[in-house]
Amino acid sequence: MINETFVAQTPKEAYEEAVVKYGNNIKLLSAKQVKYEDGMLRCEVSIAVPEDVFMEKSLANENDESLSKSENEEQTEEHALLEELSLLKEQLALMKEDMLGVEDDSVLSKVKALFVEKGIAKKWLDDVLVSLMGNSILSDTKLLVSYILEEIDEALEVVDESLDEPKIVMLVGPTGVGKTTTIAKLAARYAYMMDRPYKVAFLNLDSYKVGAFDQLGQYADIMQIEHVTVDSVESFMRGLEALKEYDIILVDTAGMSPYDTQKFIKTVEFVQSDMPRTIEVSLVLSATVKYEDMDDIYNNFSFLNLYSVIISKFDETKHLGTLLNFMLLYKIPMSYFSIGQEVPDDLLVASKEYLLERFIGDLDG
Ligand SMILES: Nc1nc2c(ncn2[C@@H]2O[C@H](COP(=O)(O)OP(=O)(O)OP(=O)(O)O)[C@@H](O)[C@H]2O)c(=O)[nH]1
Ligand SMILES: [Mg+2]
Repeated sequence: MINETFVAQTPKEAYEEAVVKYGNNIKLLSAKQVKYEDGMLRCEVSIAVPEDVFMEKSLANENDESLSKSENEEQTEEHALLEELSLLKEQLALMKEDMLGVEDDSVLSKVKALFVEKGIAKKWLDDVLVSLMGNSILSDTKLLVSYILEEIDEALEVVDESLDEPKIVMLVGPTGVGKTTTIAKLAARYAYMMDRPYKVAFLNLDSYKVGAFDQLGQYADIMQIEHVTVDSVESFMRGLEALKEYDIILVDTAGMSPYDTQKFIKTVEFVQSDMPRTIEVSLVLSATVKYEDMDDIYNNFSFLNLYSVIISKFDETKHLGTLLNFMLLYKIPMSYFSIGQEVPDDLLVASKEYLLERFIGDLDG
């Protein structure tokens, strides 16, 4: 496989460019948002292309670009280059196998197999371990496990809880993931459990769920929190204006299954309207979700310029490798962990220590 990175405004666009270039037989390796020197955020999507497809398309592309060259001359050059390239690739693969001891029963192989079994991508491990070549850590299980855990710790990101500026916090995510419950927990935290009470209000975009039970309204009544329900961009803006005296406006959205395009577009309209103050959009992701689903969910919500990820349902799984792997590849900072159904107690400010402790529990188990 040959890796290539595509850059666009959204991961979807970048991925589509890759598909246009190489067809569907490509593998998504990673996607991340990067701030460029011009201050713009862009998405970099890395994909792996089977060698034969890569060769074929590169040949086709080069043919298009250099029509002026004689066909013979061009083909000889290309062949020589391609041969050199595949030779180099073979050598590299052999070297990497040698160095990383892929098929043997060394400490390295066993430790790698353990992490892979728990959900961490082999490629990520290889990238991290390649710098240890020749190092004695590689033959000491304990040291090697600690080294990998430290690397994971370093790669993970958390955001500091900052309440200095008035803000709007919008939670998005698939149906039933825990958005409304988390909003209630956050409200209680900000209003009653911090060094000073913050003025908190709810803005509910969840109203277009037909026949929906007003769960947020109930929490608002119990906690004595101002609560506005909106159903259009105009009323959303009016709602924000009416709540401008509040320190924190928590916005609840309707659950969207990844394929529920209509509701999806509706929320986009909300987010893209002219905002009087910035919105921090947090994606709520359940710790129990399969990797492929996490990928789909992320790809469906990443256009919203995600500020952070809130991880819910920590209490429902012992296996956190998939989640960790996702966080390592996508590098989105985490802000809170929801660890149960109890409002307001089952909420933690995201911490790498907590996540790693739980992961180590699973490694040992
Ligand atoms: N075990 C566990 N259950 C949770 C957690 N967070 C939420 N729940 C439960 O999950 C269910 C759905 O929670 P909601 O907050 O209604 O989810 P939602 O994302 O608002 O759902 P929709 O509005 O339908 O999209 C409820 O029964 C919650 O009590 C959690 O961290 N752990
Ligand atoms: Mg809800």
